[in-house]
Amino acid sequence: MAEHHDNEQESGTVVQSKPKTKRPPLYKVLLLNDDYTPMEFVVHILERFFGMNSTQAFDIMLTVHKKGVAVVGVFSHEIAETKVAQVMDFSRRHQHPLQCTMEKE
Ligand code: TYC
Repeated sequence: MAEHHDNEQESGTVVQSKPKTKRPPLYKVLLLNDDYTPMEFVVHILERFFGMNSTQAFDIMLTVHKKGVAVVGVFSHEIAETKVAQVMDFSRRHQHPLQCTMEKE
């Protein structure tokens, strides 16, 4: 529950603070382009770990391919970390150099 608090200043003036609601910070998950990972593999990653349909997945894959990087989702810190780990583990197991990172929004 949000609460207001009365704070007395040095001047003696009483001011009321805004209720501080805490929204957790969000993190962008970024997929990076490289010259070696097959396009089909990237599409599969986007379908499997980011719940995209094949059309969305192909569009985002092409954006990364052309622009070098794209945001593939925005999540809480814990979920973003999990997605990055899933993509990195899956790519490494298939011996592709695909890179995935996260950054605070
Ligand atoms: N550039 C890769 C190729 O031509 C395809 C690719 C797309 C790789 C997106 C990584 O995140 C990526 N095979």
